[in-house]
Amino acid sequence: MTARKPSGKVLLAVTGFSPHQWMELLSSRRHVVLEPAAPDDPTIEYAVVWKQRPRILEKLPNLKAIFSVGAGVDHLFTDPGLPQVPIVRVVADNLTQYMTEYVAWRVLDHHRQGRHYRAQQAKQVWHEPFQPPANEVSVGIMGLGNLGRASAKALLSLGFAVNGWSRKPQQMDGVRCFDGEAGLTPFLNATDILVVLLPYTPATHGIVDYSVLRRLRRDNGLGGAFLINAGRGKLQKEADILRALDDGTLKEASLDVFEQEPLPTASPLWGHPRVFVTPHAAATSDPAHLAAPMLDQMDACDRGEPLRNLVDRDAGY
Ligand code: NDP
Ligand code: OXD
Repeated sequence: MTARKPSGKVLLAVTGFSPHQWMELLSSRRHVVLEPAAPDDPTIEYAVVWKQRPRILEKLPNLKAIFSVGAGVDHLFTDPGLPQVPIVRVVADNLTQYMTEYVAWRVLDHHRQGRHYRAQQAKQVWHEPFQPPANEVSVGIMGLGNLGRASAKALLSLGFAVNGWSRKPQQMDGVRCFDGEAGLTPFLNATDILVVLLPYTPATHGIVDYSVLRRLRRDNGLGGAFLINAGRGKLQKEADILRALDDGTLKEASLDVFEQEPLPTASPLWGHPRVFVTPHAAATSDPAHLAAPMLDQMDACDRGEPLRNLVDRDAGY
């Protein structure tokens, strides 16, 4: 016997990818309305969104909560008609695992000189360059939240020295923690490989600029400083990254996110020999892992229980 679906419907409003799998999974337990149908339906109580078209959510008179299908919620705040209801973001083992893999992969590739060896192989060169051990290399993670902490844990287990930078003071075993404006310079000065896992907010707009890159430690066994950004593209100033690569401030960069996505074909980042590009693929939201916990939260909300993984609207993340 199939269970009766609750009366509160779900609006599914996503752009940029097919809603098909989300539709199928959410529909298994709730009535789902695929946007743009029924824009002012009073029976819609929840919205599941990714880069929704502006002003569609404000038309829903009985909306109880908005669920972002991603961990980042900057896509929501561009909507001038964003209703004053709780916003839930993704915090999930599966997504965290993907991001941890991406960070470990990029850190290890820079640390173990992957670019250098690929170039040598192309020329059939047999030469072993100096390799510092991980404990002499310091990775600094900007954003010591859910993804930053998991990445820090993985890097610690590989033997790296790890620094973390956050908005409020944080603590984590084995990690040198810095916070706020005052902590930024000492954090950067003690960092060889910078990993950016910040959310995009008005306070973090363009934060990865030349002045930040300039403060990284270059006098190290790796022969320079490295940047890995898997947070958001608008955290970085791409012209500054190119300048830093070209004048030696940065040795290499791995970029998963870009000021404009998809990265325009004319961008010099595509062909830069010391830039590694991935197409915003560090940690993809997998509906097969995320839909059921989302539906569980809707059921909990119906029972009057508190929602988890809520966004702080004032902080913007
Ligand atoms: P969290 O909210 O758990 O952590 C955010 C961290 O950033 C916190 O440590 C927070 O500080 C810090 N922070 C926020 N604002 C500032 C600031 N102004 N100055 C200093 N530190 C700041 O987020 P997650 O770890 O879950 O996700 C981080 C980001 O990763 C997402 O917002 C998203 O943009 C990106 N992402 C990218 C993906 C990809 O595929 N490329 C996939 C998933 C997420 P505090 O601890 O003090 O609150
Ligand atoms: C996210 C993303 O924020 O996929 O989850 O970028």
